[in-house]
This record gives sequence, structure tokens and C-alpha cells, in this order.
Amino acid sequence: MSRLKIPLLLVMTGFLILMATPLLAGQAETKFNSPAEVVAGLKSLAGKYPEICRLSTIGKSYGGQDIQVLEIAARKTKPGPEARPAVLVVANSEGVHLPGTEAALRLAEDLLTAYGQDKAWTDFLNRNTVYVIPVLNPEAAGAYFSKPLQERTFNSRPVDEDNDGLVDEDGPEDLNGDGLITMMRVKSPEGRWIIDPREPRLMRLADPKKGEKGEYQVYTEGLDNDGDGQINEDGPGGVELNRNFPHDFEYFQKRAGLYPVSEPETEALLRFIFDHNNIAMVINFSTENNLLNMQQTGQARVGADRVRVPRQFAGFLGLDPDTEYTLKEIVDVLKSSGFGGGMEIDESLVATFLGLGPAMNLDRSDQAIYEELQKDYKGGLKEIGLDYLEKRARGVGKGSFPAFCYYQYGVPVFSFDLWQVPEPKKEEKKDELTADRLKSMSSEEFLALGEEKIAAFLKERGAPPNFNAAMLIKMVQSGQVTPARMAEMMEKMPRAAGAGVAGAEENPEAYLLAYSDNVLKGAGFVNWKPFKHPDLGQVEIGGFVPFLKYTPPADQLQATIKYHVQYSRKLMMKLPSVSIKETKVEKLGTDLYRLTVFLQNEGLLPTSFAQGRRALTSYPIRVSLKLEGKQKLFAGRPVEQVPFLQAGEVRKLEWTVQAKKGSSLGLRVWSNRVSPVETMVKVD
Ligand SMILES: [Ca+2]
Ligand SMILES: [Ca+2]
Ligand SMILES: [Ca+2]
Ligand SMILES: [Ca+2]
Repeated sequence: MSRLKIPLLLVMTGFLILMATPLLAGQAETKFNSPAEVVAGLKSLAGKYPEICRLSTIGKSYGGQDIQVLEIAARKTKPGPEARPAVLVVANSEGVHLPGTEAALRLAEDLLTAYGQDKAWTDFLNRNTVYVIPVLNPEAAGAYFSKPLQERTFNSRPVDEDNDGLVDEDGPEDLNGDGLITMMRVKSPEGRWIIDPREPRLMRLADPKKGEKGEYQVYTEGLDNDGDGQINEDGPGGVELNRNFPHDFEYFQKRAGLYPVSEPETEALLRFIFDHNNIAMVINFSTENNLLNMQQTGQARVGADRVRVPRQFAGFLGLDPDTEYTLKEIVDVLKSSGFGGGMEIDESLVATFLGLGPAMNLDRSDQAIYEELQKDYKGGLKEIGLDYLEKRARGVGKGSFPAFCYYQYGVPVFSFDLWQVPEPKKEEKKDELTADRLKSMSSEEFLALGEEKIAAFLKERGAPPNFNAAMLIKMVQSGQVTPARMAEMMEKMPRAAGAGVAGAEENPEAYLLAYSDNVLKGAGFVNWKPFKHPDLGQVEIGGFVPFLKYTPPADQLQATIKYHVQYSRKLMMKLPSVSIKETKVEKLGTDLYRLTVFLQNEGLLPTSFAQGRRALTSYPIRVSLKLEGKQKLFAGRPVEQVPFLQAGEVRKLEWTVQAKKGSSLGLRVWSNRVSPVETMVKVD
């Protein structure tokens, strides 16, 4: 992009912010802060708490907006904020995620007000630093405050999506003038979609295997601006920042960017992180929830079950380079060879090592830590009625920010999606038969249901006509089958074609519609209405209101933010904290002493994650002995290194020194990611 374009974009962005749109009709009470309001809010916090916070800019978005960071740390205590273990809080790495920004702001405010009021938090901010970046993608976040309302996940880099040499030449239009970009459906012989027979407001892809024929084409609302026969094929922007980070980057995907960290926003964030290697934990408020789903989303399984080991390694490991081994066999050989120097060796590591692809599974020892935290986290979610989040929880995605934080930066990252559209409350009829119930039933219980209920169940399942209730009852009575076996048989059985609407699978968007109908009183969905389209002729315009999945009503947002802010604070308090538990001086001879030091990690997390050690981004703990005057080191090193300490672990270190009785030995313990400790030990 040329320099000349920047001022124009700036003007445009400012203009869009001014045109702030009213929120969804059903959620008028919800207030989200626009990027401009966030900037104003951060400035006011920085002005109000000058002793413990400082506002600065890590860089600019593609469209020229500042990306700000609020540093929260007591400024007077030593060492300074940049030399203390830090927690980085990032929100809006996924551009549509607005609740994250609110949570990040609340967390910042809570910490600022706790300082000087609450002893534990005053101590924490004297010894640690918290960096808060509440808006990473201001252009995408700004879309919520612009008209017409349209979900936007990307920054404002112009991208020629259809390679026609024109950039951003055909974006959507609000044709029916309702202020929203929704969908258009149009009857077409080439159509791949059908109206869902279970719910005529929803569309789904026709399934030719079931004998369905497509009838409709579905488009986003708009015109064919450039007359190429495609509708909205190349709209404004851009790159999705949450796919532009380096770990497991997707090449050949325009939305992910031309290469990793190609975007000014991602580059600014990574520069900030690498310039602050005191960052020991990351809290990410975005669309992923890695405490509920620890898998990498979109994970490609390691291609081959069996692989050949490159010749140079094979000889060294005593393997045959021409034989194919399973990853597990290689893991076993590596483990027994003592290779890896205490590193956790698993299939994922071997896959990386053999060039089969980047690591995509949590290291087992790190996973154990996540699992432990998960129990506590889930308990809290259940208490506030948010345990349904687990059902659709997303793991970290390819090229995402949290994937980078864990796999490459090697620190604990906790990503919280905060909210999702709730599942419709199913009226559970106690006596209703389901496949799951059938599996656990005894024959007597099954027979007690009676023919009518069994028949209703078969119909609902779309069972073939020869599989009728009377026959099943006879089979169970005669002991030919058990209900569990029957359930298995039914799962394998093809569902009869045209078994009726009830037998069809539920539309994946049905829960969204139920939410719109029941909770938002219909405000989340625009009913289909005919429209005369200049390019397509007669169409219908309708569909879900943009941002439906990301902008909860105020009552739901408040509860989840409160819980997640509290939980984030709990996580921060778990940071490792190394102390000198005990020192001992023993006389070995004239002016010769043995100094024994016991270090302990009093925190609830290890001083480094296994993945950090694997990625070579972790820092050992250094313990240095400072000698003065005529003191001399007799045995031991002036600086000892402890690679890491597990939570609660104690490590013993020893030195032998020549020193005069009554003199003192200086000890200093430090690392980039634990608070330094210093002490003097008297020789006597
Ligand atoms: Ca184009
Ligand atoms: Ca474009
Ligand atoms: Ca519209
Ligand atoms: Ca077009």
C-alpha cells in the first residue's frame, strides 16, 4: 500500500466510528466499547493511577489506528516493571470478539483498584507486571459500530481475493436498507442448497446421497459490482490476525496473510512479546477456550502411520533407514537411548523432529497441569450456568495467537471465549425413549415401555418399515436381542429415505434460531422477504443478524466477565515464585566452609512449561554466589543453573568456599520469568 492511502483510511475509519450504530433491538441494554472509547478509557485509567500504570503504543493497525498496551505495575519498587515476571492479557485477536475487550478492560480496572486496597494484590503488583492489550484488531472491532452492520474478522489490508487485478472491487451492499448485511437466497438450477424441511427459515446443503436435489443459491447480500457474474467475491480487507501468527501457519490462504506475521498488528504484538521476555503467562480473551478444548482445531493428523527415519539419525539410533516404523516405536527407541536430556518425548515431538509438521499436541506434563486447572474452572462455570460452553468450545487454531504462545513462546496460555449462544433448553420428557437410554436398558424395562412408545421412537429415528415395534418386542421377549444390541444395530442401519422431517439431522444453525426466537424475541434473525435484485432477478433477503454469536445480552455478559476476570486473577496468583527456603554453613576446616542452599518454587505452576524447554524459549533459574574481599570459591560454580523447578519442588545447591568466620556470602537468584531474590549468608 502506498503512503498516500493512509490518511484517507484514517479519515474513513474515523468517519465509521462516528456513525456508531444502535445495537441489536433485543439487546439494547448491552454496551460494548468502540475502539475509540477504549482508547479514551485507557487514557483516563492512566491519568487516574499514574503510580501503577502507564499507557503506550505497541504499533499501528494496517488502517493506522494505535494498538495500545496498558502496563500495570508498581513503578517505585525494584526491580522495575520490565524485569519482573509478567502476565500479558490480549483481547480481540479474533476481530469479531467484542466481549474479550470488555473483559480485558474490567481486569485492568480491577487490578488498578486493588492496588493499595488489597494486600495480596498490592504485593503482586510490587513484584509482577501485567500488560493489557484490549484491542488488537481495531478495524475489525470497529465494524460493530459501523453501518451497515457486518461481521468482520480481518484487518484493512486490501486483498484481491479473486485475482482479477482489481482490489476490493465487489463488496456487499445493504440492498433492503435494514442497516444489516444478511443473506440472499435465490432459486437456481445450479443451486446446491435447499430450504431445511424441519425449519423453513434455515438453509442447508442438499445431500445427493439422500436423493436431495439443490434448489437454491445462497449469497451474502449485495450486487455484482464489477459484472463478472460473481456476487461479493472481493470485498474490503484483509487478513485475519488470528491466522497470521507463526505456529502451524496455513500457506495459500489469503485470509491468513501472504506469510506469517505479514501484518502490522501481529508484528507489533510479537515484537512486544520478544522485547518483553519477562512474560511468563498469557491470558487471551478470544474465540478459543483452551481449558475446555485442548486440541488444536483443524489439526491435520500426522499423515503416515509408519515413517522412515532419515539415514543420519537411523544409524545413530540403531534403526534401519529402509524400514518403516510407527511413531510409537520411534518414541520407545528414543526413550531407551536416553536421547533428549530429560525432555518429554512423545509422538508429536518425533513428528516435529522428523519434519512431519509442527507440534500440535500439548506436552503431556503441561497437559496434566491444564487438566488440573480445568477441574476448578469447570466447577466455576457450572455454578454460573455456563457449563454449556464446553459443547462448542474451540481449541487453538492454525496460525492463531494462543497456538503461538504455547508452542513457540512456550509459556502457559489461557484462552477464554467468555460466552456463546446458549443451547436451547430441551424439554426432557422423562419417559421419552432415546438411543442412549435404550443402550442402558434391561429387557424388562424395554418391554415395560409398551408398543406405542417404541413405535414413536422408531418413527422418530426413521427406521425402515420392516423394523417395527411388534417385531422388536417379540425379539426381546424371546431373548434374541438385548436393548443394547438393538441400539447398536439401529446405529448401523441406514435411515429410510423420506423417513419424514423428524428423522432428519438437526440443522447446525438451529440453536442460533432457537436463541433468537426464545431469548431475543426474534431480534437475531431477519425473516426472508422477496426482493427484486438487479442482477439475479427475484430473490429473498433474510438470515441471521450479524454479530449474533458474539454480542450477548448484558445480563449474560456481566456474569461471565465477572467470573473470568476473577479466574484470570486466580491464574496470575499461580505464577512460579522461587525462594531460598533454607541455607546452611558447615565448617570443613580452617577458613573452609560448605554452603548449602535449598531453593523452592512456592508457586503453583512450574518455573517453565515443558513446551518452553522443547522450544528452547524457557529460562533456567540462575543462582550466583557473590564473594567479597579474600573469599574464594573452592568447589562449585560462581553461577549455578537450575533448568526448572516444578510447583513446590525443592532443589539443593552446594558450594565450598574459603572465607573468614564472621564474613558474609552474597546469594542472588534470578531468571527472566521469576522474581529475583537476594540474601546474605553469615559464615560462622
Ligand atoms: Ca478483485
Ligand atoms: Ca478484497
Ligand atoms: Ca440488509
Ligand atoms: Ca462481482
